[in-house]
Amino acid sequence: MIETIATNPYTDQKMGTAGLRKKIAIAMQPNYIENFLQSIFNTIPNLEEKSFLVGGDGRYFNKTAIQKIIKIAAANHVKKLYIGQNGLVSTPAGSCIILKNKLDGGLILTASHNPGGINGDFGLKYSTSTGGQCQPHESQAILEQTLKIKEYKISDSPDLDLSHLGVFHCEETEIEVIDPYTDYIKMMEGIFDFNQLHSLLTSEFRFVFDAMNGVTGPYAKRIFEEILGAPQGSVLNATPKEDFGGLHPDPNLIYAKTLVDLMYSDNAPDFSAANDGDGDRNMILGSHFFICPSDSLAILTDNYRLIPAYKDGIYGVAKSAATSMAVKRVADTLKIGFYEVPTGWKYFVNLMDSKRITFCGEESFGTGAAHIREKDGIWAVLFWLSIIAATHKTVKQIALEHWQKYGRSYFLRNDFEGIEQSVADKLMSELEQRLPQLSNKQFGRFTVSTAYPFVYNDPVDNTSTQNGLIVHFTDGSRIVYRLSGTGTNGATLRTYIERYVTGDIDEDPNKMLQELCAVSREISNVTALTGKEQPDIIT
Ligand code: VG1
Ligand code: CO
Repeated sequence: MIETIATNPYTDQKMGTAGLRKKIAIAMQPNYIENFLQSIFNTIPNLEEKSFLVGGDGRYFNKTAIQKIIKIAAANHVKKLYIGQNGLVSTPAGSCIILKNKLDGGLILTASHNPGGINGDFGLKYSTSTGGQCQPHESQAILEQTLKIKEYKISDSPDLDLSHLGVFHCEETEIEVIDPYTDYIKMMEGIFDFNQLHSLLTSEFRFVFDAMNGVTGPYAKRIFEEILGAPQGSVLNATPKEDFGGLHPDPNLIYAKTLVDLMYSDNAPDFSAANDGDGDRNMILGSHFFICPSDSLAILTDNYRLIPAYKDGIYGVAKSAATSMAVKRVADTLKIGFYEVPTGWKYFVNLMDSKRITFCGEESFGTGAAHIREKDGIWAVLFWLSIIAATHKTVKQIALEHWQKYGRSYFLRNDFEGIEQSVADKLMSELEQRLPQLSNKQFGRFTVSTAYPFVYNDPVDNTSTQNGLIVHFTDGSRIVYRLSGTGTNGATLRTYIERYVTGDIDEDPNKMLQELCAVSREISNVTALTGKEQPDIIT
């Protein structure tokens, strides 16, 4: 039976950089998820003709939320839901399944790299038929619904068992529990030379993949161990856990510490990689060597010819404004298009759909391509392995040769976390007002050339978005400031610091950027406003 339940709106259901992201305790409030789901469905016409994918990264509360999605979708007469077995679908596989099966969209339950468990975070990414997350005007329409919603519809049917593949029904809605791996794996086989990769992973080459107890474990087991022949046990933390085993499933030098320690030990493998909770981020490490994500995008782009799917040529490349300029130098050399967009993968979608770009990336460990409309952790790992297989070079050699050819953008992100929202807003608005006065100002050996708010004009939608403030220096250095749109603890100020060098390419970024990091704090006035002398997290 379908029931109509009276409800009151919540005022905090604005989607940020990647969907809705909240502490579990907030998401578990009565009617909270229900309101949000009904608000989404209220913006979609002709639901009786529409099919959606549902699944997530396996975190705590996802199973409960999926049952709610089934019952609310059924009550709203949605035609069909495809649900990943056991509620699992990685973010990139979700995009692949939506596109391959021409679905009308998807609800991907993940707070990505944010911690899980009962004290962790809940998240919901709403994707459209593009295979990418909804565009700003679509999230705005949903937000408006959340602020005026008075009732939602829900079926009183019992919960469905999602552990068995097959077709079921809830009210009139067809529910198909699908294998969330096969379409994605086939897509990877169509992009890369799996024979070549099999030879590499069955040779002396020592490879480790850390799934961080997130959703990529079962994907990685199948791809790297079963198909490509890497020894059993090459995939670490391979079982998705509701609390990620207590890990913070964020693949960076801080949170993937066990892997990093291994890679800097005497017994270091040749190559390792980690993915985040929902499988869209990647970290690449060689023996005693870390690849900065901004460099990774540049290096992959420079080597596109080594990959069967790209050997005949690529369209342009894009990066978020916060990402270093390394890939621009490659794009200029290759004479392909280059685009700079706000932070958030959704801004790449129009550029891919209009064939302006093939590759794109963000400094936050996100790299991807136009095979789907999300960033793709395993794709990036397969790409790196393909370069190694084709060139027989180490990760370090590949990076050093790249920097010898192009110079190096040393890059660090400094995050100041847990700032009171009003203080963060004040910092940004005061800084924005000061920007014009910064021109020609000298800070130690760095002189500002220009400083301005970053504004993106989407060439397809004709929309413009402001995201962050940029300070350029005469030597090519840059500092970008912006507030996080994914945090769940107060506000986070992200400061992105970049310095371009052609000589000393094999130095420690902390050393090379020490002075510029101090300049970045001086310019933002962060210490005076927040009392923080140093960032909380440096990546
Ligand atoms: C962060 C990253 C951004 C990324 C977003 C979603 O956003 O900086 O580059 O697109 O997370 O990634 P913010 O607004 O906190 O800086 V995921 O893997 O959380 O979907
Ligand atoms: Co993610």
